[in-house]
Amino acid sequence: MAFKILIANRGEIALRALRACRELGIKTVGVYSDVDKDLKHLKFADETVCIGPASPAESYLNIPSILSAAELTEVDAIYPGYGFLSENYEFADQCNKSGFKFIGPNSETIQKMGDKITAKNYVKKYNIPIVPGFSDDIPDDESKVKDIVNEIGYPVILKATAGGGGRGMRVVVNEEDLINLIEITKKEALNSFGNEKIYIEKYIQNPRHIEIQIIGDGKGDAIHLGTRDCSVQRRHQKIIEEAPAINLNMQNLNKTLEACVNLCKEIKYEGAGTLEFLYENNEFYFIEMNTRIQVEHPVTEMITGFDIVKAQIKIALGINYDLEQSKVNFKGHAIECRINAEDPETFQPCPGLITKMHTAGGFGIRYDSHIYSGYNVTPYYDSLLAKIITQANSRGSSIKRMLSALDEFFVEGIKTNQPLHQKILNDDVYINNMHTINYLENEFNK
Ligand code: MV4
Repeated sequence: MAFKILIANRGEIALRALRACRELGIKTVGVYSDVDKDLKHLKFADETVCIGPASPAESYLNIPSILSAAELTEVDAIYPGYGFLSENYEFADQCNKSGFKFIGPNSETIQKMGDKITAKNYVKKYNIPIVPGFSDDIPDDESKVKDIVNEIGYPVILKATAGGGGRGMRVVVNEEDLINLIEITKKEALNSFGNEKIYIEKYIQNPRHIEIQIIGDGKGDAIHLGTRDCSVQRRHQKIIEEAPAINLNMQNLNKTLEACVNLCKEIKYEGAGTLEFLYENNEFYFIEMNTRIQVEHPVTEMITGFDIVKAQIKIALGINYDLEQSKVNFKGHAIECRINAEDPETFQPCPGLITKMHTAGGFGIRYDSHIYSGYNVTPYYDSLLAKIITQANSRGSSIKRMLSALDEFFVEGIKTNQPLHQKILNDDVYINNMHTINYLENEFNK
């Protein structure tokens, strides 16, 4: 049976999904906003549909418009990618109810993991290590609240349960500020997310950001594809990611991997997912689960040879799929540099016309990007232009390969953060893997 998929996204991930479909012999529908008609993946899609104006709310976030495009083109399934509607449980539900398979987990699972308290309490039952804290309703009695937080120990962090990805958080360092900051955080949570519910966690001061990639077949089988280290970030925007995360406590790592796989088996998780952890003093602390493909998935693909996007699609369409942990082999080390259209000093987005460019290539280098000479970077969407991924036998060799690739790569007409990458990859703290989530903001933002 010939399948047809609508790709409900843009940029590099739309192209990534389109490539997977073509390899699988699946027909594709590309959708685009008014300013995106020249996107690269549209030139290879079997059909294309305009879904609205540039503003994301009116196009890539516009559920009725996307469902209309799906109806018009009679697709079997919808691929959400990352961002936009990828973790919107109502969208998943509406796709499925309209007869278009949402490529990802079911709506209930997306909803559960979207509420951060629910997610935490949920994974805790499966022996996944979580951050110590308080996840019940915060009592009105101030002295009770103070007792609870004294028990956890300062500093603590207040988080909006509807937040995530760094939004709606606040650190409290002493009791004087506690009650006041709880009120402020609640109000902000209500304003930002329409839900004032917050929870309290021990603040982990200088952790690494480690994640575990899992794949489930939706029928009770699941595997893991190991770890990634995504500690090089600024304002919750990852800049460099790598796989595997090195220098982890093996005993705790193996316990955590097993617990993650067990969770996915028990809940019959379908598709690709990522459990995010903070890692400090040999301990893992679960913070969130992402129920979508992630930007940095290529580093995992490069060390395993496992095509995560193809797996998502095949599992969703019920194309025969065997998940066997023993068939997953890890080879060497992969690094991804995100090239953004931004000023390398001020980090401000830099839209404009790409007048000339050249990609990097060679042994062990992968390049995932939708840009080309003559491409216009608009200010409406995120500034990711390209992902350069290198794979080599060791982390050191992978870094050297990346430096060579960054030397070859050039983009003219707009500013990019390429010089920032070159600075980091030549920095001893990074080279020696001594960095944490605070590294970039401390070392390079002076
Ligand atoms: C934390 C934390 C320290 N302690 N939770 C930020 C995004 C969201 N996923 C959770 N985040 C954090 N939660 C406790 N208990 C520090 C962060 C954090 C962070 C986490 C991962 C990657 C980058 C980060 C940058 C700043 C803060």
